[in-house]
Amino acid sequence: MSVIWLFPPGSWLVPNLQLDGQFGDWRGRTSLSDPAGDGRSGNDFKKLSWATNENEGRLYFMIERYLPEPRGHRMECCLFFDLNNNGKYTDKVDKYAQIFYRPQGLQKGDVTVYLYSMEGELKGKYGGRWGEGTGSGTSRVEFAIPMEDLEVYPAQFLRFYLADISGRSDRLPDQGDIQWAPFPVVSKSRPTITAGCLLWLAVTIFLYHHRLWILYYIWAAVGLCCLLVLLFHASLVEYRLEQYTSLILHHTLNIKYMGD
Ligand SMILES: [Ca+2]
Ligand SMILES: [Ca+2]
Ligand SMILES: [Ca+2]
Repeated sequence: MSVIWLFPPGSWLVPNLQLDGQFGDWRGRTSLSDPAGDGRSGNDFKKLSWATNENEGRLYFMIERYLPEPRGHRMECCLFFDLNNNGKYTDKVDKYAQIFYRPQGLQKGDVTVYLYSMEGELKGKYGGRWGEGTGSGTSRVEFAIPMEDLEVYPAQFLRFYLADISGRSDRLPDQGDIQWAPFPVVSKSRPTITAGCLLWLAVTIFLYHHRLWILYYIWAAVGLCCLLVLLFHASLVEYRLEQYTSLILHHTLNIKYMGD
């Protein structure tokens, strides 16, 4: 089972995600569900959601489990990342996160996340009162992992799946993994871009009107390039262009190498 999510979440209708142990901010996000009864108590997954925030290089996740008995039961699971998107989780660049949830508090439960490389090197530790407490449902936790610690760049394809820490119980998805190209949209100041465009247009018209041709052509060409850079910088277009260029280069060099 593989889900491809290409569209950035930059809609102004969607509120930013906050790590606060409250889950209204996860409504309507991309997610994958899992059946009940296929995991040991406390670690029977129900749902996994994933998303990014605008202007923020972190990957957000929400795990929901089927309510255990007793409610205070801990959850210990692993999120595995295939970061070079080759379907194998054993490469040097691949990583995994261990998630520990202790819902003993009345209001909120403690969540601790350790990020490791496949060689067992600790890459980061994150924690907070990011889970539901025994006062409410004790089924949901949220957390975020910096893209910098994962060593991924925006719009890079990666794969992941969630598994019980024992490796013998529940898994989400049951088979295969989830594919994602996370892209935390960078929002730019629209007034600045508009002012820049207007200024450029005014000067272009002025030069044209006064028949200062050399200046006109230079100004028009250079200005247009600057505006395009301003518009497309840190946008999905730029990242995709970068990806396809490197892919084409990679293939061209490969063909050349094979021809030798
Ligand atoms: Ca939240
Ligand atoms: Ca399950
Ligand atoms: Ca891999």
